Amino acid sequence: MVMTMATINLNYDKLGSGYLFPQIAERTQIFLDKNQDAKIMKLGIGNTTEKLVPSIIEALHDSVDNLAHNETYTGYGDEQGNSILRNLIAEQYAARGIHIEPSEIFVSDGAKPDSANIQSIFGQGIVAVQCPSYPVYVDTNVIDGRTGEFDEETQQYEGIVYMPCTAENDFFPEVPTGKVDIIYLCSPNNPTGAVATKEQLQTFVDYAIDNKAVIIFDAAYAQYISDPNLPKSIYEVPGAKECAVEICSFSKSAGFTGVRLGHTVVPMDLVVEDTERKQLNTTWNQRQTRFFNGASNISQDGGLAALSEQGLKESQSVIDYYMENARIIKEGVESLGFTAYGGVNAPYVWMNTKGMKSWDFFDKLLEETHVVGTPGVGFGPNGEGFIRLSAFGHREDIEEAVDSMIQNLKM
Ligand code: PL4
Repeated sequence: MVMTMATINLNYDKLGSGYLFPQIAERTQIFLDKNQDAKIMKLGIGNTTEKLVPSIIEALHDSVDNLAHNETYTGYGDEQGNSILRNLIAEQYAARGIHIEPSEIFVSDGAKPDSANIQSIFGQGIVAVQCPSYPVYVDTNVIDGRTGEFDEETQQYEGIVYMPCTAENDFFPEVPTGKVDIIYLCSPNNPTGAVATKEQLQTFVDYAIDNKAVIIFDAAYAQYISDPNLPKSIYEVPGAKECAVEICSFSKSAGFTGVRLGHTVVPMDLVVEDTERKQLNTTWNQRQTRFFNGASNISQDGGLAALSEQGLKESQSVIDYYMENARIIKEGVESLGFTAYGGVNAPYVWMNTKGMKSWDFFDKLLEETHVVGTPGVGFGPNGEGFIRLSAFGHREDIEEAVDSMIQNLKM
């Protein structure tokens, strides 16, 4: 009998050298090994640093205590999430004039898993991404076989439509000229910090309806928008419920980067038509019930507190704190003569490196100032010549980092 072996999904071989964020950590560690006394200031990975607010901490403690007694213990919950939390999320939308049914909301363990997994419910098709963008969108489509090989010359995967986001178009792309099927949009944008206006989103909603495409809208940083004229949800745009999925997170709004909680909205009106008409909500429900056992009950209890009046108020002060960091960073680099974007309704400052390649500037910044940024090219070829600075950090570290750049950066 001929024995066959298990084989591996060869699409993994198409992925480049490594995932951006561990690459930054590795490069920083190499520097630290050579410069053991150096104090590194991390403005690289967008990771929250401030403690959870009191109302959330209290709810998390209560949740753990509930697990200590048979009377209040809970085991598996619904895969789609705690119904009270889904109702509360629906109420948050309603408060902004958007009608979303709890059955359209799927609670998850974060926006990264959802933005990675959502592609698995689609058949093959053409994917369009903003360039630059959060690498998860492209890489997960590579793994699922929607692309060809990586082209070293163009720094692009064959088969993906890269929609350039540059200073010339205010970091928001034109709709594709040809037909695409799945479109990823992120606003407030990682990495550019640009926030799409309703008019800009409307162009994509109209395109998606006309072309039977689906928009995956990543709103992980929505709570950082303070301008009341800018949309926090794509559902503020007419027609979006017919063509868009929205992915949200408690990571940056409530400091849950380690606690883990998010949600995805898949509207009932979102119907795809290939061999037959299918509600995407049903397909995502099939996916989640087979692959996911629900977010942790402790996280969800924390989420309930985060969305309470007190929780929202307390968390807003932490968001304000990070946004003050963003202001300090942006003003600091501008005082050095750099052109910087973002950092106003978004926690990322997107800094032009004055003609240097992103990774070269990353090394220079690290060596001369001990500040870690994220090389723009890691988000796609249009990010070349930029570095992203994150506003997530303790104030004293942010101030020290900016001072170090002002004192030590030789340009
Ligand atoms: C490093 C546009 C950060 N290891 O925490 P989640 O899963 O709810 O949200 C992750 C996420 C989703 N969508 C967007 C994001 O920017 C993020 C987080 N990105 C960054 O520095 O760009 C953290 C990256 C983390 C990761 O791979 O996500």
